[in-house]
Formats: sequence, C-alpha cells, structure tokens
Amino acid sequence: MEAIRYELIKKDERTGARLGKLHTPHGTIDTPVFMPVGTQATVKAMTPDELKSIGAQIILSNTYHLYLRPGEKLVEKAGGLHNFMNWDRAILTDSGGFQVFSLSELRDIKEEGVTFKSHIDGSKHFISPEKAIEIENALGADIIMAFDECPPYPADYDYTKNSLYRTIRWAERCKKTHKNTEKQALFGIIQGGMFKDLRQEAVKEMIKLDFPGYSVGGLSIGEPKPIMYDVLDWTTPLMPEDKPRYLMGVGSPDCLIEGVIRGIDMFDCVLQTRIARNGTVFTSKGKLVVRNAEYAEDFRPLDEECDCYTCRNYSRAYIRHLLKAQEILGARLTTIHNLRFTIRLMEKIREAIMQDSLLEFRDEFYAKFGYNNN
Ligand code: PRF
Ligand code: ZN
Repeated sequence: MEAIRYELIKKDERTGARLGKLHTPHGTIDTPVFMPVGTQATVKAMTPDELKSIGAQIILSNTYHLYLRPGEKLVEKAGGLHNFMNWDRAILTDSGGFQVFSLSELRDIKEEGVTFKSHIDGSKHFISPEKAIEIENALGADIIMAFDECPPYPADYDYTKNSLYRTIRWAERCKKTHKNTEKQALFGIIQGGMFKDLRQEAVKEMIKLDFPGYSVGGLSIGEPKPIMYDVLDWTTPLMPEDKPRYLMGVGSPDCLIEGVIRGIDMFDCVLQTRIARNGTVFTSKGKLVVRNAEYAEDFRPLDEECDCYTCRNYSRAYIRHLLKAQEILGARLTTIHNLRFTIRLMEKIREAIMQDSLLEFRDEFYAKFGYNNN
C-alpha cells in the first residue's frame, strides 16, 4: 500500500480545477491546499497549536537545512520530524535540490550528485539522489521529494535539456533508494524550464517512473507570470488525474488562483511568512504595509473581513507600534494574519469549485484585491 491516496471529489467543468482529498498517514487533507513553510522544523513565529487554529493541514520542511543543522540523525533520534517539532498533522520535505542551488556557495554538479559549501559555516558537503532520500527517510515526512536540479532563469535550451535528463535519471535513483513506500510517498519533480517540448518530455518520462504524486518545479524563479501560466497550461493536462499535483514554491494570492484553475492541488510559499515579518500583510483589498506612517493612528484591524486572532483583537496602530519597537509579538501577529488570509483563500477556492463558481470568484477577488498586486 502506498503511503498516500488521492481521492478526486469533483472536477470543475469550465477550468482545470479539481477538488480532492489527500489521505496521508497523518490525516486527510482537503485540496487544493496551501502548505505553510517550516524550513528549520518550525513555521517561523508560529506554534503548532496556532497553526492548527488557523486551519493548516500540512506543512513543508527542508532537507537541506535540517541535514546541515541539527542533522537528520538527531531528528531521527527524537523520533522523526513530527515528534521533534510536536506537529502531528502531515509534513512534506523538499529534497534539497533547489536549496543547494539557491543558498549554498561553490556548487559543483556532476552525474553522481552535487558538492556544495554550507551557507552556515562554509563546510563542504556532497548530496546525491541516494543521500537525499536517506536524509528524507530519517526525517520521516509523509511526502518526500525527489532530488532534482532547478536550472536558473533564464537558461538556454541545451543546458535545460541536459539538466532535465539528469533530473530524470536522478528521479530513477531516488525511487530505487526509497524503500518504506507505505509510510512515505515519494513525489517526482517535473522540470524542463520554459520550453514546451522539454516540459512535455519531462511529464512523459516522470509518469513512466510511476510516482504516487508529481510536482511542477522550476517555476517562479524570476520569469514573468504569463510564462509560468503557459508552462502550467502545457504541463498539467498531461499529468495523471488520479495523483496529486504540487506547484513548488508558488503561493502569492493570484498565483494560487491561477494555479488551481490550471489543475494544481498543492502549493507552498515563503512569501506570506517572510513579508509578515517585514510588516507587510495581505488584505481583501490588496497588500498593506502596516509599518507605514499612515497607519500610526489607524485603529481598524489589518483586514476588516478577516476572522483571524490578530484581526479579532488588535489594531493596525498597535501592530505598527510593535513592529517599529521591534517587539516579537508584532511579527507573530502579522504572520498569524497572513497565513490565515491564505488558508482562508484556499477554503473559499474549494467552496467556489464545489459551487461551480470558481471563475466568478476569481473575477471578484481580482476586482477587490487587484491583479498582479504582490
Ligand atoms: N525544485 C525543488 N524545490 C523547489 C523548486 C524546484 O524546482 C522550486 C521552484 N519554484 C521551489 N522549491 N526541489
Ligand atoms: Zn487577520
């Protein structure tokens, strides 16, 4: 038995959107879903109880960071990542493929694997597809990702093609290494840059390897949004209908809506938590920089339509004061709000799919929030 099972509940008749349930060893997830990012075994500024209270169903964590610190062996000794961080709902770990390329210095990519220097202390390390799976097995997340290469943007056709075929060979090696398939589901990652034929080739080859789920990688890396939407239009229609589809590292409000319309079921993004700590929040009327002077005497909540703990109890003026005074509570309150805003957006999207009104929901959302406003 595979660790996870995707249950397709409903297909939208006018778009590619799907309503589903993803059954995991740590509970059932309603999809489409947004996964808050807990890079270092913590969603920054949030306790697990708080995450549950805002409706988080699954979180993402990072192999690259946990391997470097505190080390996967220590997490394993603690009884795995769920135990270590006291989170009993589902977890997905990224493989480190992307983080090695975006964070570490001096990386050297070979067929065997990647040598790189730690962004923490400069120490030298080597991660191969086999090593990445060993680490992910030790961490024990419900869903683990294959080790891939995400080529930079822009990258030329030949580089992207060679990289893609290596990523496919790496996926095969990941699959061979991964043994406890009934506890952890290994997802394949579709690369291929911004080239239609390479994306199509990537899907075809990944499907042959028969993973329990697939992700679309290599997007939201600096390309214009219309290009990302084109790549999704070429890719998702070829993906199996009975498996979950995950768009990696994408999660601004407009991309969530556009991704769902193109048939994506799972998203993750650091944007919500990162901008929250800098004093920027999402509201139903668009982004708001609560640090700004104009909110010094504004005693309204961050978003009048929001049901979160922050909006039910605190004013823009108070939160601005906390942020200016560098009080920890400021970042906690904005993070709670931004995550709840996003999770509630997904709840509304699921509701709209159920009611056959997703396109109307999209138009209404953009009319208030603004399009491309993030
Ligand atoms: N590969 C992996 N993780 C990722 C990405 C990818 O391409 C991206 C790209 N948006 C984010 N996270 N393994
Ligand atoms: Zn709120």
